[in-house]
Amino acid sequence: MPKAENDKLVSARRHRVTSRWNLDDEIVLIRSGSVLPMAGSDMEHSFHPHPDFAYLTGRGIPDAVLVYDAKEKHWELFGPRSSVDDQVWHQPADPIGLPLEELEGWLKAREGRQIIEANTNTEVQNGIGEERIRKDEMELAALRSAAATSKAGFDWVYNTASAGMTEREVQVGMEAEFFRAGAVRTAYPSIVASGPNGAFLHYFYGQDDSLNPATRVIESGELLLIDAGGEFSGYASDVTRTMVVGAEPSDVQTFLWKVVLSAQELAIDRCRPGQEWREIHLDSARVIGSGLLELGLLRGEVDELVASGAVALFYPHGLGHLIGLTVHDAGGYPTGREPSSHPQSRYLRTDRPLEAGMITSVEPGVYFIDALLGDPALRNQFIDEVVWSEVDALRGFGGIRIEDDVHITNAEPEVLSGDIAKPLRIG
Ligand SMILES: [Mn+2]
Repeated sequence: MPKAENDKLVSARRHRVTSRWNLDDEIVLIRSGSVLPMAGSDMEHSFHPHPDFAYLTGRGIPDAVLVYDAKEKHWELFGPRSSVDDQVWHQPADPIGLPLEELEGWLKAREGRQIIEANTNTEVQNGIGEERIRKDEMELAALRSAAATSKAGFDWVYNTASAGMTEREVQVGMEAEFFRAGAVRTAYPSIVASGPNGAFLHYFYGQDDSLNPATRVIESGELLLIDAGGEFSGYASDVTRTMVVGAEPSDVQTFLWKVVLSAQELAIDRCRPGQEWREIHLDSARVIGSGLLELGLLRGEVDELVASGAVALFYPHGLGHLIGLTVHDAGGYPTGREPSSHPQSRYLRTDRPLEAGMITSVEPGVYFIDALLGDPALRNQFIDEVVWSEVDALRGFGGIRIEDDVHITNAEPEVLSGDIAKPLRIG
């Protein structure tokens, strides 16, 4: 998109945000944030701008400040200027806005007015957050580009991954393709989990020991769950595929994979304005629960199994979350709604009616999580509803999750990651 068009869209965002703020003559400061030093060294963590700053400027420069004068209805951007000494070591940040040194004088000229730090003021933050929920054309373009980088990585996996490779080898090859396709970084730590590791919802390399990370060789006939995506212009993509590597899928693998896929397809079809996300989530749990009943792992009636939390033993997370400048984006629970303590919904990251312009992940799953299935209290609690002998035979199976990023529109849902194939078997 040409720069003038982008500037217009950013200025429209600012306008919409200020009309949500109930301000009179306050000064609002929206900071990009600072580079964080690594403890005990002179190195620094890679910089991620505060998403509210990124949203209202389209820029990712540390130590910059966007200010708003509510009385004059005027925005001003202040950015750092690099000294000669700085430039001996580092290339200078793009010199945006007015020099940061002028901020103090700018504020002095407005002395006596109330100053609001946006990141500590709930109302001001909510005003920005409510706008970030619906994406404009510039954001949609970035989200589509992010999904395209993910496709390059997943295609590499489909063509290259095989039994005998380590999870780490698959991760490295896949991420290289994300970057080659234009991703600035991964949107979050890539999950490449084989066999039993797929049952850890957020398994990633180095969690066990960042100095001596373990990796696992993928064995023939095992499930490989990959949850990964590229980031483009600050916007995330978040994609999961699960496949059997190097052998014909077993009957149970095939059955459960199809149950998860059908839960996902039904949910995507309901991604339309006005639909309550919580209801779609609970219906996806009913599809998973029906599959577990059919397989003989549960007994009873599906609605009761969802209500009791028996299905949540195998599907403990929410159906999805909003996506944007962060992978788990702004717009979780609106005022008046609280996260539920119900076992099937306690990890639901958002609870609101869908609206055109939202991007949500749709990611049902089914898992054999050893910590839950081996817990004596849970085994006793669900003694009548879970057929433990059958379930125990599947301990170590891992997990199946299938995830796409869906753009809610006034017509059919647009699946941003829809070009990424869903093979049941690779290698
Ligand atoms: Mn996700």
